[in-house]
Amino acid sequence: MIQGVIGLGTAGCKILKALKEERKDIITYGISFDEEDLKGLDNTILIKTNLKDFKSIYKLRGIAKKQLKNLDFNLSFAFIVSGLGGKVGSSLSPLVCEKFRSKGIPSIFIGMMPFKFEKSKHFLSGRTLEYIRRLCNGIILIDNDELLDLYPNLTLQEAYSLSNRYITSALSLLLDPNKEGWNLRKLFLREGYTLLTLAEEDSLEGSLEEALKKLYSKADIKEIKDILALFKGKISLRDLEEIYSILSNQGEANIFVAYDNKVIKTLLLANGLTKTKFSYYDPLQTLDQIDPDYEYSIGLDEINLSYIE
Ligand SMILES: Nc1nc2c(ncn2[C@@H]2O[C@H](COP(=O)(O)OP(=O)(O)O)[C@@H](O)[C@H]2O)c(=O)[nH]1
Ligand SMILES: [Mg+2]
Repeated sequence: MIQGVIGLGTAGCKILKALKEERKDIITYGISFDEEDLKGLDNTILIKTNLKDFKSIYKLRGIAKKQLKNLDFNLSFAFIVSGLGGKVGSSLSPLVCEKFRSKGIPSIFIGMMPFKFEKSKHFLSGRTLEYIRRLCNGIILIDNDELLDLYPNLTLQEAYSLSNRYITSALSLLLDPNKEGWNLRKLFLREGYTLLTLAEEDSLEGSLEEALKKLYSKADIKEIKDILALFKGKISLRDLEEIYSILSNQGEANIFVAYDNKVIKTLLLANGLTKTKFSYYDPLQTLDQIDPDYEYSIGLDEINLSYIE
């Protein structure tokens, strides 16, 4: 199996850079409209445009669709990583997911969701997510709002770089080429969303409880099918007993525990969710019958709608 990670836009490419520091063996592709995003990466695809601004996601998607038409990633399993709500990642994500789907190659999308103060990004991120849901075999979501709770006093860039380390640690584990990595990956190849939750309390017990609390604020606990908990360093038998006793009080979910030296404190991945807090970012999601490809053909921004005052 040839597996690889594709990073889209600024956030997606930053994850690739962080992953490269940890894992030299992984094939990566960075794709963006912005040359800056691609600096320092191995395989890069710069989409060229002479658009003066990046206002229209539909125009960007149309341009990218043409330029990526003949691109073949040569992978048999892909992780596609992107921030949602920004124009670049949101325009490219459905196109890249569709490339794998059309060939029957499994893919997992990993998306960073906007902060609550990035209000203007919520609708686009929700809409894009709803679209991607139909194209990828699994979706893992990271809620950037968790960074606000974890690192209120850090700068945005500092908080990003810490959170990106969590994300790459989880990714690195899922990319493990042996049987264990595959078994973990399989957990996420199913319908519905997976939420990745972070916590950094001093004690293992405290951080696990904190992570669960955050998880429940975003989704219905009864829906969770599996919980994968990742911890830093070695875990003693007593710790293990403690972890299982906390997690087994959480309904019917199957529980998996893994540890990895790179994970900072606690990471929980809970999957099987049909709805998350992000579902409410897209008020149109009930209108499932709308064909998302309309967005290409109509080119909404090209119709000069004049507003009625
Ligand atoms: N976790 C995380 N989120 C990021 C990072 N960079 C940007 N984001 C978030 O990702 C979303 C899209 O932003 P960005 O990637 O800059 O937009 P794009 O380049 O137009 O796709 C926004 O909600 C940002 O808050 C990062 O390094 N880590
Ligand atoms: Mg950008």
